[in-house]
Amino acid sequence: MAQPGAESIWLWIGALGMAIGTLYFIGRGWSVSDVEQQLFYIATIFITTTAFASYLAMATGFGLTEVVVGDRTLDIYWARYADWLVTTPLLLFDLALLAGADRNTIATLVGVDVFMIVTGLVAALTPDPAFRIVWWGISSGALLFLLYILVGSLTMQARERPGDVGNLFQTLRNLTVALWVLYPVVWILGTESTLQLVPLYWETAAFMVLDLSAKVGFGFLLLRSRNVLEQATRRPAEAPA
Ligand SMILES: *C/C=C(C)/C=C/C=C(C)/C=C/C1=C(C)CCCC1(C)C
Repeated sequence: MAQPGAESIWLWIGALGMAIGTLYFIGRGWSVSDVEQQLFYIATIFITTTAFASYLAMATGFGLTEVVVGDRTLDIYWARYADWLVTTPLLLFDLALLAGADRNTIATLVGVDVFMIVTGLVAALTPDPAFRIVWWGISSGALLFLLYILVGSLTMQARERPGDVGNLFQTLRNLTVALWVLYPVVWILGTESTLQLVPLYWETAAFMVLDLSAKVGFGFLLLRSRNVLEQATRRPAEAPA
C-alpha cells in the first residue's frame, strides 16, 4: 500500500488549520440562539470538521491509493474527493442561504456540484491517460456551469436582500469563484494529469492552501458579522419597507 511521503507535512498543517477553524466557529456560534442563524454555523462547522477528518486521514496514510497510468504509478489521494463531496455542497448551501435562493436553484447547484466531484474522481482513478483528460474536461465543464449559476441567477436573487447581506454575498461569491477555478488548474499541472509539471509535494501544498482559504477563510468572513447574519435571517414582514 502507498505511504504518504514528504508531502505529509502539508497534510498535517491542513489538519491543524481545519481543527483551529472548527474550534473558532464553534466558539463563535455557541451563544447564537436564533435557529435560522444557527444554520450558517452548523453548515460551516460541518465543512471544517469534515475537512479536518479528511486531512488527518490523509496525513496518516488512509485515503491514498496507487493508479497505474501507462508506465507510471501515480499516488492518488482519493480521500480529497470524499471530503469535497460533502464540503462543496455545504459551501454552496451557505452561499444560497445568504442569497435567499429558491429551492430549485439550490437543488441545481448541489446536483451540478456533486456531478463535478464524482466525474473528477473518475478522472483521478482512470488508468487511460487520454480519458483522464476527458473526465477532467467534463468535470471542468460542470464547474463552469456552476460558477455561471453563482454569478447569474444566485447573484440576481442576492440583489433582493438588504444591503449588507448583498455585499457579504458578493465578497464570498468572488472568493469562491477565484479559488474554485484554481482546483482544476492545480490538478492538470500536478501529478494527476500526465503533464506532472508540479510534483506531488507542491501540489499537496497548493491544495492545502486552497482548502484552508475556501473553507476556513470563507467561514471566517461569513460568520464575522452577527449583524449581517441577523439581517439575512430576518423574516420579510419584519424588514423595513
Ligand atoms: C473545500 C474544497 C473545495 C472548495 C473544493 C473544490 C474543488 C473543485 C472546484 C474541484 C474541481 C475539479 C475539476 C473542475 C476538474 C477535475 C478535478 C477537480 C475535482 C479538482
